[in-house]
Amino acid sequence: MTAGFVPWPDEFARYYRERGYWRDRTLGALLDDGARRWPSRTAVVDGARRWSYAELNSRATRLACGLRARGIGHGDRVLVHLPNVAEFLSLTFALFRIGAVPVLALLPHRRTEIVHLARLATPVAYVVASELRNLAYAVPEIEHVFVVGDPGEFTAIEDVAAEGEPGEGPGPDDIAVLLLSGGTTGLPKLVPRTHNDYDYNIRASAKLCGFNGDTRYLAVLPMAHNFPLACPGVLGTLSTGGTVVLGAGADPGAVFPLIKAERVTATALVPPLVLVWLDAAEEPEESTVDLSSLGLLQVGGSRLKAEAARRVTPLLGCALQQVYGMAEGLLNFTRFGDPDAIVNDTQGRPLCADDEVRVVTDGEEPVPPGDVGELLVRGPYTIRGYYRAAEHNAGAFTSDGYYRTGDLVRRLPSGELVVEGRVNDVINRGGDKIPVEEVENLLMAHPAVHDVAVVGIPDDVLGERSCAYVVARGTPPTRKDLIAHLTELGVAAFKQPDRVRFVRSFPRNGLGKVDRKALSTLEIRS
Ligand code: OOB
Repeated sequence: MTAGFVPWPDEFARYYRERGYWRDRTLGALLDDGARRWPSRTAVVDGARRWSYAELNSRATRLACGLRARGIGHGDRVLVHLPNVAEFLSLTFALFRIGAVPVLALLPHRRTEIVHLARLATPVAYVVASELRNLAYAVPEIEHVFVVGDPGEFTAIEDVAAEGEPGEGPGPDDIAVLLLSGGTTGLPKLVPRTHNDYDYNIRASAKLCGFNGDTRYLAVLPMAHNFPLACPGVLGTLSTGGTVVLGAGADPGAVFPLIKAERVTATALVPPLVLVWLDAAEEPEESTVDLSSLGLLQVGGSRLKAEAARRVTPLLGCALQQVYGMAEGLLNFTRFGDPDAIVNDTQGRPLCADDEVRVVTDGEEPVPPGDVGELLVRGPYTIRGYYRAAEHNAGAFTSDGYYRTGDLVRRLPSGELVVEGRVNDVINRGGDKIPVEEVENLLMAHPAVHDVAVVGIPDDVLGERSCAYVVARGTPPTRKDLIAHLTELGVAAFKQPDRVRFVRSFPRNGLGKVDRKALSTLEIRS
């Protein structure tokens, strides 16, 4: 279990325990407690299905027993590829119980990403939604395939459940979950979150957001993502006896009535969806929809424009909270009661008094107060290394254990951070992170591509879109050819370039590196 995992040094672990951040409890206990304290309360609403805490708990227990009976247990990885369905929760808690580790693939992932994750995490099982189950053929080395929905020739998840005792669980310093990093270059990295650190993440963010037994949290964003999962998200809701409502997509036509019907009190969105909701709330038909139950809208994943921020409370009638976070750990929130200027114009301040943040120059000297620099962080819920990535870790963390976020930020005297851009080559397409190098490598595999550079271009709705600058070999391919090529390789759709431009050569800096900034000014060949 510990192979490939970088623990916190002992003195930090001791301190985090002393301060009460780490309580030496596992995430399985979160649901045990819920089922004991509020057995008959509704834990999750998924369409017509309503599971009480007792029911969610007994489903998780039966699934845990069934997984054990199939030889799946402590330290095994299980690749999970599901939309927001109730089974996501029973499965995740079953895995927490037996100490098997969910690897949370993102819903848009296709063959390329799934094959990469399978190689990196060597999972013993793949749990997949029926509409994606053919991806299992791309990873024949995974022993078990369990399907939510029509299983085809695989095993239905319901048929895994069994009676019995799930047996001994994991320890609190074990890895609870492997999240996908959005912040790094190259292929996705795995972010190992321990029971202790994630329990703190969940509990402290639920407290900060005032979640309690009356909270009805709507999961619009896909739960495989840290933000709706645990910041405070669905796990934060379940930790306080609230109710999780699973979304019917993000379309206001379906979601606004759901908010009304289920009396949703809180939800989380990425900025492009906020714009869609704001526009819908301004339209006459939609504005008659009653959103009065909604008290809190969290927005994060990419930078929210201040003009959009200012429209939230007048149009949607709820408080806005900006959340700047990362799978690797650190979370920043604006707080209830903060002045409008803080809520609208900043990305908040750290969750924990012991989040150590530094803003530094590229020579790693602290920047003068108020200047822009790269954000470095360490703390009780920020990882010390990616999973099975010793080589990458050497560059991604400082020698004294700070995570290099790759984000360029400015810190206000009051402690709030404002995100100004990125150091690394990651395009943030409305919250979806595109690792530029990965997409460039995939495009290079096309026979008519001699060289390629993928850059972000400003976009009013998404913040950034991607543009591939291509030096062709012979006759230039069309954008359609390149998209077909990526589709053939099986790549998440959000990574496909929004635009393709052909150039004769790339501008390069003194070191021979492609000068990405200069690229957009280049003469266009066709
Ligand atoms: C969240 O997590 P990831 O891992 O998908 O992406 C992290 C990166 C950050 O390093 C930053 O570049 C960007 O996403 N980001 C923001 C932002 N929130 C995230 N950039 C500007 N403004 C924001 N509010 O995206 C994530 C995880 C937990 C909570 C919220 C977001």
